[in-house]
Amino acid sequence: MKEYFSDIKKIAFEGKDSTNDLAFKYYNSEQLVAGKPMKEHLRFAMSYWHTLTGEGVDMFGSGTMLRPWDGQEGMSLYKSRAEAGFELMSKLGVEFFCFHDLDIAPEGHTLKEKYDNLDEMVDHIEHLMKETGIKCLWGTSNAFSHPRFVHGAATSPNADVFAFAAAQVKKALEITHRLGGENYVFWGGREGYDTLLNTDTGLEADNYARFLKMAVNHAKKIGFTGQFLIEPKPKEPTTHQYDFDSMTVLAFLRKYHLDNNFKLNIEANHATLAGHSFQHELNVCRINGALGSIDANQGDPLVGWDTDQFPTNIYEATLAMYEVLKNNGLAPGGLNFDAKVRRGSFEVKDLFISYIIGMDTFARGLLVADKLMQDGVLEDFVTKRYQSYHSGIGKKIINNEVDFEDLACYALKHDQIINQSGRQELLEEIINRAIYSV
Ligand code: XUL
Ligand code: CO
Repeated sequence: MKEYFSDIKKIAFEGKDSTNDLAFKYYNSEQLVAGKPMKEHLRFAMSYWHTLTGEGVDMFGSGTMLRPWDGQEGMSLYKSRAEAGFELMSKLGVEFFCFHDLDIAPEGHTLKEKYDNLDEMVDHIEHLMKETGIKCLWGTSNAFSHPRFVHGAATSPNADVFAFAAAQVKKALEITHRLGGENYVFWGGREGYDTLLNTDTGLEADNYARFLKMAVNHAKKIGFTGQFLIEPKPKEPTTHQYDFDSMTVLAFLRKYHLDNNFKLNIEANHATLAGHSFQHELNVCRINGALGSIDANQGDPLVGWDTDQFPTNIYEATLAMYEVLKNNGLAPGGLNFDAKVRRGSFEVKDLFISYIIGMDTFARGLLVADKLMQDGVLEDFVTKRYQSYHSGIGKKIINNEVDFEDLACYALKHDQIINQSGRQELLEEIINRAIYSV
């Protein structure tokens, strides 16, 4: 097979003292952590869009990326990108990929042409998957880029757009199934509004639910048993996105009785856009049994939009992996690097370096989180903090044995309250120490 990145060899694990830019310092795929190889905890995935189709365009300028497939066009461009993508994943030891329909094949002039292009590319990708052993973590449909989706897809006021989006998702689901995808993701794209003045929010929410139900039914029809995921995001591209954050999505799913069919795909940069921490969103999902998968990236607090940067923040990765360990893992989900190199980092080498840093950051986060779990200091602290519910009046509250009258009677006799310190700084010091130690 043609080699696209011939200057770069397979990336090896060299340990934390290595100064080789093109080596792992922490990610050692087979190293056992909490009884499982690292790679099984992390289930890293390449995002097809940022890695292969992204050109470094922003609203002030055109693409800057220098890529070995530059100059090619049509299907041959798409085939080269796919081949290069599988070479990149093999060299990095990334075992999964995630894709939108539009990433892998050209749009075409008609829907039929779009379907045909997809079929041709799926044959090609299927072959590359067999050759490399790389698997599909999830597929999705891009129902937001084309001008027809200007007012949304499933929440468009135009029923023809709803139908077109359905035809698109039907096909995306079928090709994800064909490629053995373990999950299927819905990111709302333009499902939201720019102004309430022209929007029937009630009808749009009902239609969105109808659309998701049809997807669930179609999955049953074709025998797709993968996990459905919704990816919350509060704003961008629309002023308000219906899948604002985890709690909003959970309430929506429960209202329409879809909560047994969907889990959530949590993206770090979307969490911070919603005014939450990444850990908060993971925690909300975990305690609701809805943590499905992760889009691993980070934002820039000084910029304030979805900058989709490669994750380098050890502290955040530690807290995220702490939630993942408490969740007993992510499978069938994984850690998809929904991340792109900066516009100024336009060389192929930057692409490899970015993945290495992202993978090392989460590997180290996993090691620190495992240490915290093993030491059990945080767990013990939390258990003790709630010990008033283990006996006496607290136990009666937990067992639903008391009402307001009983509690008023109790409080009248115990009204001189004594509280205990929350020790936040001490707990933060414990996390710092665990980070220094790994
Ligand atoms: C957009 C985003 C998407 C989804 C898939 O912010 O995160 O790339 O992950 O459509
Ligand atoms: Co994402």
